[in-house]
Amino acid sequence: MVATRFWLPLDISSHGTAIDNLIAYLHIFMAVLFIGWGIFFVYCLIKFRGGPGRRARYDDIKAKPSKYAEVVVVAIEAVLLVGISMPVWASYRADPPKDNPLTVRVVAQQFAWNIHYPGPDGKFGKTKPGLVNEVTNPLGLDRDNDPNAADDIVSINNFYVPKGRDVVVRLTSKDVIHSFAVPLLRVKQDVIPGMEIPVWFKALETNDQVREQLTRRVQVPTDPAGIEDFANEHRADVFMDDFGKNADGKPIAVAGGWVTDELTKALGAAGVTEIDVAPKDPVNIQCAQLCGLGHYRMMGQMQIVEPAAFQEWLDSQSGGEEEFFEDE
Ligand SMILES: [Cu+2]
Repeated sequence: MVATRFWLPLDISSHGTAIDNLIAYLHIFMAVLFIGWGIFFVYCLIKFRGGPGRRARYDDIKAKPSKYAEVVVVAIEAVLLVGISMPVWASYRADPPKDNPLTVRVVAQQFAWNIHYPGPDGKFGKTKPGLVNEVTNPLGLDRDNDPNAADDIVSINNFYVPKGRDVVVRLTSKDVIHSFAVPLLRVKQDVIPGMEIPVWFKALETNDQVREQLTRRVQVPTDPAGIEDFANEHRADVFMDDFGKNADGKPIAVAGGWVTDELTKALGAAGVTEIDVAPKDPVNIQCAQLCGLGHYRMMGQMQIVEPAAFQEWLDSQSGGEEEFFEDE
C-alpha cells in the first residue's frame, strides 16, 4: 500500500500486494544494511588509519561485535528468503490456477505480441512455420486442415481479458528472447524461443476503473504557443468529461476522445481553463528484454473488461484472417 503510493505503479493484480510488500521489506532492510555498513566503514577508516609513527592496519579485526553483526545479517537474510520471498513465489508460481482459467497463448516476435485465443471450441489449432505470413497469418495457423484452428482468434498487441478471472498465459517466442511484462499486474516473465512458459494473473480492475484512478486535472494553456507542447505531452490521453459546446451547438470535446491541439485550442477559446485527462490505454504490456532495434516499440495493451464485455468481444471475433486490422 505504502509502496504503491510512493514508488510503484498502481497495483490491479490479485497477487500484487504480496509482491509489493516483499519489495518494500527488501528495500527497508537494504537501507538499514547500507547505512549500517556505511557507518562501520567510516569508523574503520578512522580507527585504523595510518599516521605519524603508526601504520594503517590491514589484518583481520578480532573483535566480537563485528562477528555478531554478520550473524544477525545472515539470519535476517535467511528470514527474507525462506520466510517471505519463497512463500510469495510458491503461492504465485508453483501451480497454475485450475478453477476455470482463461488460457491464452502469447507469441512474441520482433516487435509485437501475438495473442492467440483457442476460440469457442477451447482448443488451440496447429501452427506451422511454413504457413506464417506476417500480414495475414502471423502465427502460421493451419486453418484449412486443422478443425481446431478454424475458430481460433488472433489479436495483435491487444490482449483482451475479463476482470476477476484467472488468466493463464502460455508464453513463447518466434525469434529472440523477449520478456512479457505488465507492471500494473505485477507480471514479468522471460519469453524463450522453443519453450512454452506459463505465467498467470487475475486482474481486479477494468481499464475504465484504472483510467478513473489515473485521472488528473491539467491546465489548458492560455498561450497559443503552448498548445502544441500541451497536445504532445498528452498524446496518449483522452478527455474524461464532456466539455461544453461551441457556437453552433456542437460538442467541443467529448469524454473518451483524444486530446488534440485543435480541441485544446477550441477549449481555450470557449474559456475552459482546466480539463480532466487520463491515459487511453492505461495497462501496458512492455517487452523487458532488449530484443533488437525496434524493442522500444514492442508495446501492447491489456484490455481488461467486465466478463460480459469480454464475451461480447470474443463473439465479435469470428476467427478469420481479417480481424487483425480491427485491432491495429
Ligand atoms: Cu522484445
